[in-house]
Amino acid sequence: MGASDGFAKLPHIGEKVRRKEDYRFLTGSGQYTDDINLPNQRYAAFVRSPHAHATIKSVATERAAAMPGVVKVFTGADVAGKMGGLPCGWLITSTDGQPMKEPPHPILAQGKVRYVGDHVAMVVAETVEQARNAAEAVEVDYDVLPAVVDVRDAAQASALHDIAPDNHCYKWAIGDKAAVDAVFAKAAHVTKLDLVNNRLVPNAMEPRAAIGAYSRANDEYTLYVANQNPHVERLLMTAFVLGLPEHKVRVIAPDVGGGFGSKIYLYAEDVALTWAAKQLNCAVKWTCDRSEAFLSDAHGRDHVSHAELAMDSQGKFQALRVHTDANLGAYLSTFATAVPTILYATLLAGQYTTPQIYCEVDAWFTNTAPVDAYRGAGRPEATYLLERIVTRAAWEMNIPQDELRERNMITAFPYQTPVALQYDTGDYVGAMHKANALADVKGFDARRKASEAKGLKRGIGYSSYIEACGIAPSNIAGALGARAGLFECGEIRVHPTGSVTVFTGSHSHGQGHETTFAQVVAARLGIPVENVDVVHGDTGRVPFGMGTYGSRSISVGGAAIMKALDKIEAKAKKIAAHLMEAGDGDVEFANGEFTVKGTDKKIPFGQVALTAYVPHNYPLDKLEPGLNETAFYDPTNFTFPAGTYVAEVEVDPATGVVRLDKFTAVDDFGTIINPMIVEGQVHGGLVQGIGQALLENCVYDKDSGQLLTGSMMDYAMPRADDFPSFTLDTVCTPCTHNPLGTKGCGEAGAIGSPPAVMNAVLDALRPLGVKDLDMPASPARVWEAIQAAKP
Ligand code: MCN
Repeated sequence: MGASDGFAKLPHIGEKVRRKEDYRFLTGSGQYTDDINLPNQRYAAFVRSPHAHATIKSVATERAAAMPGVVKVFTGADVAGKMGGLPCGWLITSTDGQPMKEPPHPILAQGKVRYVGDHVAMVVAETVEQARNAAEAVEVDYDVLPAVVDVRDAAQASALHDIAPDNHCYKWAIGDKAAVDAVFAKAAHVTKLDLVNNRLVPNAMEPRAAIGAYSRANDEYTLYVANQNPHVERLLMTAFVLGLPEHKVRVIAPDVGGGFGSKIYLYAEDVALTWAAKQLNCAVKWTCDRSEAFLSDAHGRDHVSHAELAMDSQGKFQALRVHTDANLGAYLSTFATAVPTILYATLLAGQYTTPQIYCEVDAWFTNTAPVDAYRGAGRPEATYLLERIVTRAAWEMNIPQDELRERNMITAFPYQTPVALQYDTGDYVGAMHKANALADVKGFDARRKASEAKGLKRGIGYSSYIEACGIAPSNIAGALGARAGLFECGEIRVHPTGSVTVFTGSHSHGQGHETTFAQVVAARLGIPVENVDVVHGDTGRVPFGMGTYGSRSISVGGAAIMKALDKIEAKAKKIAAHLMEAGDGDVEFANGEFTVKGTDKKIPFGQVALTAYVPHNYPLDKLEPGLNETAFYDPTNFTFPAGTYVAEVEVDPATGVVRLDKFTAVDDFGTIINPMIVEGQVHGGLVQGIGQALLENCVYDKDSGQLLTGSMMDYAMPRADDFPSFTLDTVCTPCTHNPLGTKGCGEAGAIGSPPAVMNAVLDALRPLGVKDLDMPASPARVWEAIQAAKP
């Protein structure tokens, strides 16, 4: 089956099937890494740098080693020369043709620490408390060096790495600068904007956790880890760091309580625990606490940008020119370098026909936690920049926000953007019109007057986002610097009684794959959803897969499953043909039944499955027994979800408090497998995106480099009562190049919502003379902006 339209009509597709996994979670039966305890298990605690930048003069472990229960204290000296450092998975080539600066990223610090939280030593003890107490007794003598945390100061700061004396990692650019400059020279109107995309801490509900285990009997390692892509974790750890053969290492990512990108990466702790398990011949467990997570999880965003939009007198976009400084933190995390480049600048066309775009990115090292993908990765940064400047342009040109957008929207597909991507389908104007109707934009003026009567300012903000999901194809990504493939695998094991186990390389950590993937298989085979179970997250059980990130799972992992189902169907048809004494080509399969064209002969799927395993009446001369197929799928293009979001806020000018009053989101995710799950995904994304716009901000002290927002007391996480009830709807243009017609939905809310909210806040503040504001629009910032704008 190739046609997505046909697939969308099958039973189970588009049904709000309740999540199969929830019984386990709601009854407390989930098995998260910290729930797992192995025989002969010890506990690790990490000694982390209290300084943002320092030379390590000495590490004294004697006192810690003598403390009760301590098994071993490992320092940088113990790992030096025995293993590599953490690799970066994406090589960026600078505009001068030189490769990016790729400094060593040691598992335990080697002579220097570069951010508060950098891993200096690992203590292993009989209990968690003993390990933590002993970690405090490790005496590290530091020579403190000057620290830099702001990307704008990086070039002048003292060098973090010898290899990058000016702290510069790379300069990267896309587009034709001369052509763009020429358009700007003649433009009727140019809108300019400077903005900061604030740094965020991912804060998944389950903090990171890992257990390294080792069996002397067969020289095999097992790593249990809260991770989004166990095969990638294993590949990076074995090939790049520990130099072990892959088949000797099994990585199991059991139930994982959210990742939002932060659990894609190979972290130093995972390596240290796995390696130590063999050294000590015991299992070693570590569970991160929340404070440690704030310090040591990879953070998100942290861009400083300048953008300029050239228009003709009618507001038609002619060119976009952007410069971005991206903060990479102290070391290169696994996919850090792709975020401000390939995943960012290629999205700057947005939904618009802008013919010329030039974007230049400088990426810098600073004394902060490494920065990497976080729900959206690159796409939120592009959307925020573009949708902010478009709204500002609308105000400058005195054209309504929605009208200026509509004048510039792409309406014919496929559409080749000037920044490499080719969009296959979309209905941008349709989504905008639907959003306008649902948001009752016509009634806005009346609502604004009602707010004014209460002494409040009301504003409306738009964002018409696009994103690219399921990075593809592998060969092009490889040419752009990816050091990994971007395919996915799927295995379908049909059991003799006709039930099915699906093995997928995708990993579900909240997205509901156990339900939606089962829906896909059940729809295709015409069997109940209950008869399909999904296995994921175990390199020992699942064929090599690339895991879950970039909202790729249903469109890439689901497509791999569809390919495996093609093989199942082809083989099952041959068995059915034999059973019904028909020619192979005459057998058809639909709704769980095999039929012979032009006859009333039919047999159910279950009978074919049984025959495959009890091959008494079977064409053994032509066909192997069994019904078990594996497929790998490498997508030919990204999927391009898109939509329009409309936010309405009320601002109290006396206090600066912003209240989000209404939020309308109209998305295009192509064919939707499970609308309930998709709605949940949009809700989660919106909450994170609106959290970024109004509340969340990761702040390091400028002088000391200390993390000032190191707990939920200082870092404002969004809560349910910060939000109104969201109004959601969809338009549907199925993706043309995957068999399901799906487009990713997991990040859309986080990508589309920040500019909608900020545009609404700025709209509300315009009458007070406020021209600009960076996220988050916290009461203090809003109040200060109002005071500063007073004549
Ligand atoms: N789906 C659907 N129909 C569509 C698209 C998706 O029914 N047209 C379903 C899928 O089958 C899947 C879910 O919606 O059950 C999300 O699918 P998809 O958009 O393919 O995204 P992934 O499964 O690849 O999830 C990754 C995405 C990302 S990149 C982040 S970050 C994120 C997100 O998902 N992290 C999450 N959502 C999260 N949700 C939870 N609870 N926890 C996280 O860590």
